[in-house]
Amino acid sequence: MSDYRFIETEACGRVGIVWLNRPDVLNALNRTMVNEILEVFEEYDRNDDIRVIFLAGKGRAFAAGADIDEMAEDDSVSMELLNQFADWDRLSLVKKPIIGAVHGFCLGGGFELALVCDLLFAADDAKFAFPEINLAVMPGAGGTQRLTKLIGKTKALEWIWGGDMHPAEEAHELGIVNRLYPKADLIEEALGYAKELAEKPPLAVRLIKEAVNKAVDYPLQEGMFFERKNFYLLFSSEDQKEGMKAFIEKRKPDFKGR
Ligand code: CO8
Repeated sequence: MSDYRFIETEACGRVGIVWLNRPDVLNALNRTMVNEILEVFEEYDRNDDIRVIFLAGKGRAFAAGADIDEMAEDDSVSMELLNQFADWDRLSLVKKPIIGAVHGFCLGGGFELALVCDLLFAADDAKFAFPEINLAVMPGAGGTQRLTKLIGKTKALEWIWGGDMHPAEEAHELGIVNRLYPKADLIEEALGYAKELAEKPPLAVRLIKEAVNKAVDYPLQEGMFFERKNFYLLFSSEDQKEGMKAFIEKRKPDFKGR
């Protein structure tokens, strides 16, 4: 894999890791960095050796938001012409599971990146906020939509209007974070979960992700039709035959992702 300026990548078995790596500025996300994250996520998505994507931050934060220096002089026309959110739209199209491990600050665009993850594990020192209001702007990479779908309208408004920091425990209680760990254990525990998920039949894992995501956007009946199509599709896979045969033969299945 090629070298990147603002991220680091490594494979840990079948888990493809991306480390946000701009610790001097608390992993503030500039556009090149988002582009690098997208490039690696898409590469992992196509790579048969990788089954789960893992995202975490180096230094004392997950990410303290979009790079304020980079956007301070932007205007709406330059933003429109840049079309930076096309990268964010593509992040939503990644089919493999994305597991996020958050510690320290998880703010603004950094919080939006965390919300792109399918599951979030957090250290007990994690702090979540949408501080954009304090800069007289607002979330722009899905924050108003994804947070509202997760925690409901009134809580989301309170968080996004408030702009203040919320401790990991509160994010856990509201369902933003799946599991909390002492900071020293976060990466080991979250990576352990990712490795376990990587052992499950990959096609079923990705089609479940797709169907559950439809539940967020679709009316129930349409979602049910979608689920059914994915359910039928899995019956064309070798893994379905292997999984059921292994059960009947009382042995461990060997899933190939086909
Ligand atoms: N952008 C640029 N630089 C940053 C950012 C940032 N978001 N956050 C921190 N830094 C830099 C600081 O300027 C500082 O640099 P230097 O050492 O050169 O002065 C360094 O990181 C360390 O930060 P602090 O010294 O401020 O550390 P503290 O522990 O005192 O404070 C805070 C930490 C509270 C996190 C503080 O740095 C802070 O408030 N940061 C800004 C948080 C913020 O407002 N985030 C939202 C940004 S707007 C946004 O995300 C919009 C999203 C739109 C779409 C997404 C597109 C990617």
